[in-house]
Amino acid sequence: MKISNGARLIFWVTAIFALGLLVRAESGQRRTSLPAQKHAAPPIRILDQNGRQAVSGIPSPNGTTVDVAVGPGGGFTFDPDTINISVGDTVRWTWGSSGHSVTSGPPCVADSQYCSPNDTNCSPGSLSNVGTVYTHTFTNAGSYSYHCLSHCLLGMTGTVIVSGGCTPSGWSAGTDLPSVGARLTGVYFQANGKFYAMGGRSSDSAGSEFTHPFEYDPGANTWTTKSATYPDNHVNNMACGVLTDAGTPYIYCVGGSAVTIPDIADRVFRYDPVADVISPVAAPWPAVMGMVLPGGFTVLNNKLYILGGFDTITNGGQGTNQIWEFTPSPAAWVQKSTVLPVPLGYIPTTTIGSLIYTGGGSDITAGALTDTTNSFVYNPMANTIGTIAAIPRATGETRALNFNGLMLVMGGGRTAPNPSSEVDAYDPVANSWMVNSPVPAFVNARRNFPTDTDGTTRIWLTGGYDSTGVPTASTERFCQGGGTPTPTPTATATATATATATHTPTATPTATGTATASPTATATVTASPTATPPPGVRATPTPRARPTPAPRP
Ligand SMILES: [Cu+2]
Repeated sequence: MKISNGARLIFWVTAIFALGLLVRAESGQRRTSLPAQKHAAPPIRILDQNGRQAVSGIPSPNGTTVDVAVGPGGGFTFDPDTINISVGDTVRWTWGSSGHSVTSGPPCVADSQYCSPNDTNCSPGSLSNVGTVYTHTFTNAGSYSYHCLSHCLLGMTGTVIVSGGCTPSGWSAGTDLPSVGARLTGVYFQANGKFYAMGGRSSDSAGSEFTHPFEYDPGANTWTTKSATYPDNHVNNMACGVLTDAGTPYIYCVGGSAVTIPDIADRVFRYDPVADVISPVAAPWPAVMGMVLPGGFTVLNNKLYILGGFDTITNGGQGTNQIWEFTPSPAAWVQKSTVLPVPLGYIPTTTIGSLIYTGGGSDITAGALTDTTNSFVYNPMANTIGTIAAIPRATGETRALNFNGLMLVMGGGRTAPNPSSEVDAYDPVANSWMVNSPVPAFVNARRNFPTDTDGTTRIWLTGGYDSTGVPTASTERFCQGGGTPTPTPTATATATATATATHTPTATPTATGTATASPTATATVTASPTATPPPGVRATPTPRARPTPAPRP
């Protein structure tokens, strides 16, 4: 068959035109909430992972672009102010009025993770005018808050909730910590997507304190011992959290004990994981007085809160009930006028919305630690504290984490049958607890271990005292909504040997390897709670069981 050159040309022109229509339809489908006025006839613009015009013209395989309007109608809002995307997706902010910025970080605190117009000089930052388009691609799961630097005090804030991007689904073993260890503090550092285990020790013998931070890379599943050196050996049981000072986020750490030295440190230091530098902070924690270990701790609006603590001296060792607030710039402490309803140490504590929640904690009497079910909600703005539904089991010497708006209390405890691997989930809207749901129990029970989460998708934990009371190096990691680990192809070889009259056996083994690794990220994000604590079911403090011998904090 012979086709003329003219016919060929007509065919190709038609094909290219049809392709153009398809691309247009596809991109139009994804651009749902864009202001219509400026995009009456939008040019086809394919962006790369950095939000720039792709040179090749080939779009990334899974990168969807989601639109947010900045100050639409001249109002001080981002619309929508909360968006849910998947890892690898791009957010495109379009200015509907002038004099606004997109600046990452809690309200009025630029943390330099991303910012308009081009992700540089986020602090102090700059304002842009109507028509500006800024894009940013999110490559790690997490909850990313941002604000307009000019109107942050007027509530011009937003959140990008990023889910997915991990495998395998559920709990799985990670690479061991470089040493067995206990009493380290876990911190997820969102700016570089890594998990840090700060301080701690390899045994309960003198001189076993760690001298450098451990860094876990979730993507590579590897640990690195960093070069920076702690300022002293009082690095057990520190209270740590990420705070931003002058546009740079750091891991701040407060207090801590050493194995054989009776005094407790009041010093504060901060670690810059990107520069790998530890530096002193000239604002010692006033509550220490040489003997108080920090209790529960959590970060809210760029402030570190410490609830309760462990006075290792008075009456042979007792819990404390004070609540303290640390501000990084300028570095300063304030004691809140509210106290805990009961003195407690090692309290699982986390922030959800604008409230601080606790579940469990250690009663400390004459130096003996006993797990409890005390559960509280603290409102730092109103400076009020109340009880919430009590955690369904007694625990202490562990952490609580905010995972998609739920408080997860991670295993822990020393009063039999503890330590535990149970994960209790508190729903602040319903004021009720779920056991091992939606996050199931992890594998190896433990207490005094570092743990943290990215807030939406992944949880890490490592080390701690295992069920025999010995420091372990085992690491466990949780991934929500990931694919199956190693898709084992179920070779359904249907060798149908049809015996025909002819001599040729037609054995066609059709090995259908059904490797269905479908990473469908379905992170259900619960609404952040309102500022009013739910009507509290009064928590009955657990009666103390057999007191265990005085521990070495
Ligand atoms: Cu603004």
